[in-house]
This record gives sequence, structure tokens and C-alpha cells, in this order.
Amino acid sequence: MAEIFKEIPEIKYEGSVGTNPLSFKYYDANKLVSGKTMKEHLRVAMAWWHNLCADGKDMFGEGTANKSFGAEPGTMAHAHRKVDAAFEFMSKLGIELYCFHDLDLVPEADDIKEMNKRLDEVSDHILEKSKETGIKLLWGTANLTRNPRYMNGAGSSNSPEVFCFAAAQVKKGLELTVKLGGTGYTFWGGREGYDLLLNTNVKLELDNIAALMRMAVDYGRSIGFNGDFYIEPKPKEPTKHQYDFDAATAAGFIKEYGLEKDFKLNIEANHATLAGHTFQHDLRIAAINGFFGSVDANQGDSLLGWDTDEFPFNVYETTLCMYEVLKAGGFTNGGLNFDAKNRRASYTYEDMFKGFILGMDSFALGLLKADALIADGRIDDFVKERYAGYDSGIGANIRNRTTSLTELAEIAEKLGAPKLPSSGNQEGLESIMNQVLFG
Ligand code: XLS
Ligand code: NI
Ligand code: NI
Repeated sequence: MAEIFKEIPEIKYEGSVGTNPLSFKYYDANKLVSGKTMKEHLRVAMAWWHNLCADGKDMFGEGTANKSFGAEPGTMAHAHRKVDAAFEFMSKLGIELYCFHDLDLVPEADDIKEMNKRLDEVSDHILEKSKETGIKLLWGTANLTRNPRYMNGAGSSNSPEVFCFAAAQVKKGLELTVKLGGTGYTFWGGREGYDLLLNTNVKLELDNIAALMRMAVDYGRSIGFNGDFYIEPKPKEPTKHQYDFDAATAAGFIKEYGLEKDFKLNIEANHATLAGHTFQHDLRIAAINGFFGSVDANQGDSLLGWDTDEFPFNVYETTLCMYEVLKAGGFTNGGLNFDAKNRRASYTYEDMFKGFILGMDSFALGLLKADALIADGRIDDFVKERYAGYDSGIGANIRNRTTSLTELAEIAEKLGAPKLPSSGNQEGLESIMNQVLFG
């Protein structure tokens, strides 16, 4: 079969002094970092939608990138060509995982039976390639946003007929996930949210979203899906009020509806920042709730208020992300899905590769620096010391809940005005971070 990215060689690690733009400077797949290889730590995945489908179209203009891969877009021949492109692309970069929505794989059909037939055909092709290369699915999902029928959401639709169609897509999405060896199934809220409270039954919509998720768990488990279900929080876009605003909101939802045995969170950098948080904040909130699952790796632009899905280059952020990932025990079923796309003006095949080289190198650096921060130990020691008052005495009693307001009030009377808490040392800690980053 004809090579698609003919002019692009296999991308190799050539070290940080290399100047070859088509080489990794820091991503060294088999380098050992604290007992695991870089590849095992990062579990890099390619997002089918951005890499093989998005052509740079925006609301002001048509696409700039040609993603036909030599076939007529909108045809099954094109769907197959995208499979060839995907596997050639991933093989050249040494990427072993990918993620997709049903509609990224095949042209949409109104009839669900026809859609499923197309999905069976293309997933057979993917499976064949997967057997040849060892490349597997990280997580699958269904696109419940694009078709006009989802104008009011899927699980949150006011129409039970639309809800049924969504259920059919989720069912098939789970079947494909199992077929392709996926270890995750994602629910990104999509249009699950609202713009106007006056026309919305919020409680009914939330109950129905949870019902769809519960049915997905029951069906998934019945067909042998042993992986994690994820909620991917996002605060806005497309609707004004998205129900899964951020990690804290999604964690509350999971607990409220008793989904905690099966669900974790997929934290996207750009979604966290849209919610007014840092990426690392949402990772920490996921982890302390026991819901650390997977990551959609990208980067937003602080001057633009939407999900720009840029390839990450901010090493300060990737370090703090990998610091949280390492502290949470690393990925198990999850990974780093590059939910990222080239800028509109970066439209060549070479740019597609450069996007991943940048993203993978940025996270490789982040991993190395996070590991160094942990090994350095000064940050951990500082935090331990900062809360040391709670290790013994009345502090320990507060933590164990073996005291009362009355006892604490008596102590306060005896002690008089407390002295100021110890310094937070923000500038000192940030200096340590710079020292570890830049040597
Ligand atoms: C959109 C989301 C989407 C999910 C998958 O903002 O990031 O791409 O990751 O549906
Ligand atoms: Ni995403
Ligand atoms: Ni996103």
C-alpha cells in the first residue's frame, strides 16, 4: 500500500543538541525514569479527530490542510485511507495508542444500522493494523454533538427519541472499544448543558445523563469491558453552562449518582484553564477524590477564551502536570491523549509531525523535571513541615475527630492569641522549581 507521509522518515531521539526538526530532543521512549520507561510513564495517544479529520476550518474560513490522503472525503474509501494514515503516522512517531469518536472513523449515516455497518467495516481494518503493529486503543467515545438532533444535548436532550439514538451510539462505541482493546470509554459532556434556565429542567437533565452513564456501565461490563469510564470536565463551550464544569463538579456528580466504582476523570489542560483553574489543580482534585484517570494533553491561550487545543510547549506546566501524575501513582488504564491540533497556518504533513514532536518532547521534559523535583525532596519536605502541627497533640486530635468545639475553645482561651502560621515560602519554592528546571 502506498506510503502517505512519504517525505517523513521515522522520528528518532537525537538528543537535545540535535538540530534536525524531525527528531525528538527529549522524548527517548526507552529511557528509564524511576523504574519505568518514558514510554510507559507517558502512554502517548493520538486523537483521531484532530490529527486525521480537522483541516484548520474555523468560523471565518475554510480548511487549510488537505486531509484527503488521496481519497474523496465523505466516502468509505476515505475512511479506510485515514486508517492507513493513522497507523503510518503513529508508527513513524513510535506512538502506541490512539483515541476516537465513532464519527471520526466513518461518514455519518442517518440510519443507525448503516452507521454500524460502516463502523464494523472500518474497525475490522483498524483491528488488522493493530495486530500488525501492536498499536491499541486508549479510549473510545461517541460523537453526541455534531448532528443537529443533539442541539439540546444527548443524555440531557428534551427528546426521548434523541436519547435513544444517543444510547445506540454509546452501545456501539462500547462494542468498538472492546473490539479494539481499549482501556477507557469517555463521556465528554459535549452539549450536556444549557443556555437558558427558563426553558430547562436541570434536575431531570442531570438524572438522565446519569441514567445513560449507568446503562453504559451495565452494558459495558456485560460485554467484557474492564477498563475505566471517564467524565471529561469542561466549563463552557458549546453551552454557557456545561454540567461537568470542572473536576470538583464532576466528582460531586459521580458520587451523587453512585458511579464511583466505574468512573474516573479525564482531565484536559485547556478545559481546566477555561474553568479558571490551573491544569495541575484539576489533576490534584481528581486524585484526592480517587478519580485520577487519564489526561487530554494540550494547552490553551490565556488571551483567548476558548478551547484552542494547542500542542503543549509550556514546560513549567507539563512539569507540574507530570508532578501530579507521578504523585497520583502514574497512569494505569489512562494515558496522555494529545487532544491537540496544528494551528490553521501550519497545514503541511510535516507540521502534523512537528506538533507531536513538540508535545511529546514537552511532556518528556515535564516527566524528567517532575521526577527531579521529587528526587530533590525540598518541596515535599517543606509541605510536610508546613502541616507538622497536625501530626501530634491537639492537631492530631482535630484530624482524628477526637475533639470538640468546647475543648478547642478552652485551649484557645488558655493559649491566648495564636502566633502567625509559618511562612508559605511561595517565592522560595518557585526558586527551587526554576533551579530544578534550568540547572
Ligand atoms: C472537546 C473535548 C473532546 C473530547 C472527546 O472539547 O476535548 O475533544 O476530548 O469528545
Ligand atoms: Ni478532550
Ligand atoms: Ni477540549
